[in-house]
Amino acid sequence: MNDAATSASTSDGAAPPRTPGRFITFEGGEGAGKSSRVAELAERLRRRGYEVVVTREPGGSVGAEAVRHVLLGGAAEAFGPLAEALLFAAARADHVDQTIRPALARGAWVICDRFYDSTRVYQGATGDVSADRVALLEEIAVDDVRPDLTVLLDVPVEEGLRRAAARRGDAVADRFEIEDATVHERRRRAFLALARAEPRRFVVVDAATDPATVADAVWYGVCTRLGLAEKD
Ligand code: Z5A
Repeated sequence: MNDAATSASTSDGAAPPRTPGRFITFEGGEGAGKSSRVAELAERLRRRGYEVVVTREPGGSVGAEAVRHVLLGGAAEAFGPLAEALLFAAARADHVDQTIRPALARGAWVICDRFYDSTRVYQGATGDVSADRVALLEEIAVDDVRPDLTVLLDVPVEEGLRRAAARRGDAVADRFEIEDATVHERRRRAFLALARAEPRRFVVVDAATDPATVADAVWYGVCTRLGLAEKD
């Protein structure tokens, strides 16, 4: 295990700087562009010669992908938000143990599409699971593996839902996509509140502009926060 997997977070949530492995998470609402920006950032880092592991939640390991299927298909919804939070935590524990911690331990950069801030927002702020319980599950699931940097892609709800619907086409919306626009709006505000509470860990990027502009803003945020030169 390297420093990346063993250091405690600072009081505002940002893990202290360390080399060589880095852990970056992306957060935001539906259609914010997380998957697209994750792929582009990974490519840019690989061109610099870094080993990059791209992963996602729920999922990212064999066990967690099985739980993803249950969660997004809606089979767990009937058991209530706490049961869903437990399943997200179980998936996360496996993902951290099987994928994230080993990658950080060998010095790779890990980029994860959603992580525990999604639980804080979806199951906590808008799911009625208490902050204490969310924090307890988080502690159990991640132990000491916490992001060095979290990129919050902020996009107006209408635009995000429009993009998600356009991409989905005729496919069926998942359990979270079908929720009311007011719930999505509360989630947007909850993510922004998390970013305000931990300004050293979060970088907030306006994701409503064209993809290239957003990708450059993400790159700038990563370089300035994690000590990389912006230009090759
Ligand atoms: N969830 C939870 O409740 N608790 C938890 O702890 C965790 C998750 C970890 C996972 O869904 C669901 O699980 C999620 C929260 C919940 N809720 N939902 N739904 P998912 O993994 O299937 O999907 P997602 O994370 O919500 O992402 P997404 O909606 O699929 O979108 P995205 O990754 O942010 O965006 P994208 O796929 O890159 O882009 C969407 C489309 O927009 C695509 O056609 C792009 O080409 C286009 N796009 C991207 N950027 C732009 C710009 N800048 N302009 C125009 N068009 C763009």
